[in-house]
Amino acid sequence: MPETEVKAPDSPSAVPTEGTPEAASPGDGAPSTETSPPATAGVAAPEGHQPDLRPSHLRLRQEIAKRRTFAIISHPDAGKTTLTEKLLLYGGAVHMAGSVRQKAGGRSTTSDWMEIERQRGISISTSVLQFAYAGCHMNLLDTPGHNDFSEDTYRTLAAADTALMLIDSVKGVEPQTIKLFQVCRMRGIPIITFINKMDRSGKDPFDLLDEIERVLGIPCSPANWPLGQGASFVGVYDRWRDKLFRFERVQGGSRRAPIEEITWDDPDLAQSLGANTLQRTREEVDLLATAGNPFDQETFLAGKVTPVFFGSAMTNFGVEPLLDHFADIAPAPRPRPTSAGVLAPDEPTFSGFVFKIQANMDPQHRDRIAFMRVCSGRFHRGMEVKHVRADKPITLSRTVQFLAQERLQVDEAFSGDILGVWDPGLLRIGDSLCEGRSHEFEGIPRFSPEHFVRVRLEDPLKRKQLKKGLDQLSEEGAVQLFFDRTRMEREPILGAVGVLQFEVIQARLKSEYRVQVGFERLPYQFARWVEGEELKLEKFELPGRTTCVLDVESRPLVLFDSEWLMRMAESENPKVKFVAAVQPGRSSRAT
Ligand SMILES: Nc1nc2c(ncn2[C@@H]2O[C@H](COP(=O)(O)OP(=O)(O)OP(=O)(O)O)[C@@H](O)[C@H]2O)c(=O)[nH]1
Ligand SMILES: [Mg+2]
Repeated sequence: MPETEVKAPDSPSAVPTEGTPEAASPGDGAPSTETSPPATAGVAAPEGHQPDLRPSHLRLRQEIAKRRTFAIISHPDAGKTTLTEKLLLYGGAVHMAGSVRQKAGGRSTTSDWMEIERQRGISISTSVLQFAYAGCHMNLLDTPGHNDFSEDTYRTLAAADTALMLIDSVKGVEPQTIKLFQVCRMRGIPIITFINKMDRSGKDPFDLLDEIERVLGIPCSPANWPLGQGASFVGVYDRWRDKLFRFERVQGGSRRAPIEEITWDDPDLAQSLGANTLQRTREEVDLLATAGNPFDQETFLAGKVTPVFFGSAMTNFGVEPLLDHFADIAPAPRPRPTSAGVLAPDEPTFSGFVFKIQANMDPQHRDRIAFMRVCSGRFHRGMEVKHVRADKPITLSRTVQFLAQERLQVDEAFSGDILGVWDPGLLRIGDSLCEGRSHEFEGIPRFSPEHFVRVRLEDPLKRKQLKKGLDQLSEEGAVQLFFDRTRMEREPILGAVGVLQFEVIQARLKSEYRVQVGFERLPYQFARWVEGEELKLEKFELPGRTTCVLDVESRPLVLFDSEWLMRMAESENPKVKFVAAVQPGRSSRAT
């Protein structure tokens, strides 16, 4: 992941260096059966867009055609972080894959880097990683599955062009997966399915497909089919290439699993599966050829069919076949809506938006990084861009890249890439940055919280650090910060979508800001921002049941202890607008 620094506009521009062009055409498998998908057809343009044939523009188009920007999504524990680590392994970004629950002396994963993530073995915040594969430049976003951190995942989906949806073969379609699937559908993000943990005795593959189709309402088209399941899961039949692959186990799955092409009459295959299972698998494959859903690229891009891959991230089985086809079918960046109309990814002028802010990634430097998705043109280090919300120019300089755990400087990036912008505190989630004519991308809303606590500072001498920590964590979107309207209470109120967020805040305040805090639970469960001409905020005070606080942008938010009270307030105040989600930094444009 490239990282660059926001600087005052007069800082000296760096000379951009040329990138290292990779092979222009991604993917390798030539379509060989009727079910084969067509290869991705370069950069998509909005209607009426005239192609520019100048050499610089051709290079821009070639680079963009190589970009694949995708988020891995699922219910907690389906194996997103484990698969991420294996994708990095196969992409050559790490030489030995770490594991989520590392054994003594073992390596932990690259994407769960926060202390609290490693302690608990869960992802709390999205990680942005890059690797190259089959001539493609992959930008991978490993999201947290837990509902309490779902705001982070929703923000991330704004930056992704494809979602890789994991299903646990034992558990099937789980609640959080349903929610995330619906967000992808709403955003028009095509979905590739990976049925993970095939090394365990899970549900029958046909039942899993049926469950996905029934619960999520999307037709499944298996790209491959498992050879065995549980301990006898030895390989996959690749339906698109009409080839059988067998994998070999490697100790702990930390290195690549050797893969071998075999035939149906391979004696070892019969031995590991048993004659009956082998026979049944062949029948299933034949059945799919006649009765399975066909796959075609257009239907997939329209979100009307999902290709399904089977595998086991832990043992690396099926990771390579997934990647081979992924490079082929996942779309390159597509046009995006903006306040000035639809923007083509190969528009020559640079533009992008911030979807995530993360402080203290490097404990030595205590820096703050704004993650920006490039949506058009070419980024080069030292370039001056317009910060649209502030209506001011800023220079993006000092550029580095995260390659696994290392930071490397990067000098240029293209539409589709995720840049880490080293930011002194100017940028907010949802901000647009662009060259040339100003435009804004769709906002990234903040949802009304459902849990509230009042902060209790244990050491009053640490008030300054507490303020700094809470300001920063609220700008990250890790928690929402509210204040008494009257300012009678010195300590702020924190609001969260899920209670685990409070635990994370407590742990991060302690480890990153050296402040110990306690929390006092407040009785409120519902909240709405209120807007209107003549707001009488004192009307919303009912001790212990309803109160009105101010958010960091001084917008009033009313907290209710029951939905019934909230509905009553709505009906009693028809001139007041009650708002469930707002766009930070765009107060007047609450959604
Ligand atoms: N048997 C088996 N276990 C797996 C496989 N993939 C992941 N796991 C295990 O499942 C557990 C959860 O894996 P993670 O990769 O942390 O899951 P996640 O989806 O990133 O979880 P969150 O980020 O917390 O939502 C870990 O103990 C993994 O070792 C697999 O293919 N087979
Ligand atoms: Mg994870």
